[in-house]
Amino acid sequence: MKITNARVIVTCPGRNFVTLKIETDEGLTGLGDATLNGRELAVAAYLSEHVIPALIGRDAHRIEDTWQYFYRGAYWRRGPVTMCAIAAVDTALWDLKAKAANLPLYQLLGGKSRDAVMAYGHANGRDIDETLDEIGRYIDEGYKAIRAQCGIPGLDSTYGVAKDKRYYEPADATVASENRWSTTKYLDHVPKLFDAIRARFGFEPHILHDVHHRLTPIEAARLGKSLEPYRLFWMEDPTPAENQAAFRLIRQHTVTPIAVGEVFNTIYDCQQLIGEQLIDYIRTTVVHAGGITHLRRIANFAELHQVRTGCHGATDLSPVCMGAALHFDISVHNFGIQEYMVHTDATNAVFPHAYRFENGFFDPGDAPGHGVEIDEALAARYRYKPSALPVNRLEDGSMWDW
Ligand code: EZ4
Ligand code: CO
Repeated sequence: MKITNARVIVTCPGRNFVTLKIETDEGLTGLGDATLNGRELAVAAYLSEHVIPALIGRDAHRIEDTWQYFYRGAYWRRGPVTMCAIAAVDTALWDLKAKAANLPLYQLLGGKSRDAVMAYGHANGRDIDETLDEIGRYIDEGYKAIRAQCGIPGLDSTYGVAKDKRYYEPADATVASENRWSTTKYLDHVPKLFDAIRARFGFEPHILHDVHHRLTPIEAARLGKSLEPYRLFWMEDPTPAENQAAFRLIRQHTVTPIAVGEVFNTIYDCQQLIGEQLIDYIRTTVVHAGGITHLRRIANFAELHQVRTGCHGATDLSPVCMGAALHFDISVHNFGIQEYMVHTDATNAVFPHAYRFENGFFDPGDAPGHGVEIDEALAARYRYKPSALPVNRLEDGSMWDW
């Protein structure tokens, strides 16, 4: 099966998505997500200028060789732009191979390891009461796991707390907007939120929380310790992870489980975190971490160290990534949970898909491939809109981790 053509499709049905479509001499097409929130056109150019010319004429079945060709062949290894581009190619090739076999992708990945894929939704509110009401709505809808974030008294805005509840999108301006942050106010308020959650909903629902890299290691250790009575499913990104050894300190102090890795793009970003069992869940996902091929490598390594997967699944991942992730999730032995933020109706119309969500669980569906297609005529109606993620400053004006 020879690759005859490949194209990059940029669309904005409410938010930007970059998609790679590969065509073959057998008439089959494959799709890969290449969306890098806030830096979309860098990946689009990387694909069109540097990847597509080398793809034409290649054997679409040689997935591993193609992965290595673009990883090693670039000379400049790793990095989010490169790894998103490689992910798009890899996802499209797995889609093609599964379509050629007339099988759903999970069958090529070893078949199902579980019946369905548990996902968590995002509950957020301006204050504790509003967040509790949102959690109640998710529980009523059948969710078994919910991430809870809430506004912090004295801070004007809090990352992860949406104006538009269900379609929360942090990338909101052409030039990045700026938020203010106070660790003191945050650490004071957050335990009250989880105390209220357990008082109202008990201990059955899995409750998660995202710290968005805002704390120092010792502050993160304190937060983890103060949240222990509320038995979180996980505490996400408690401190920036460029310094992987920083997690030793957090680990020494708390048994609150830790999830890290939505911004990672290779196995080397989590080599020490996983190797030393400094985390419990690895959050790398298909689009940002080199596709199905590389994500499996990470999951297999994590399995050796009793670390489970918890793929990033915010709305900036297109349904193409979500579809591919669900086939990965249902097949990989050490799956933990899948993040899920609902896409808008406009996005779902551009990307018709076989996956279904019901009662807290996903089913990837049984369509051949990853089961996600693109309506190109509809996609062409939505023009790209520059949107940057916000930056964050402390109250004295100094830059702080987002
Ligand atoms: O900040 O998807 O766990 N989820 C998150 C998300 C990310 C955005 C970045 O593009 O942290 O809200
Ligand atoms: Co996160």
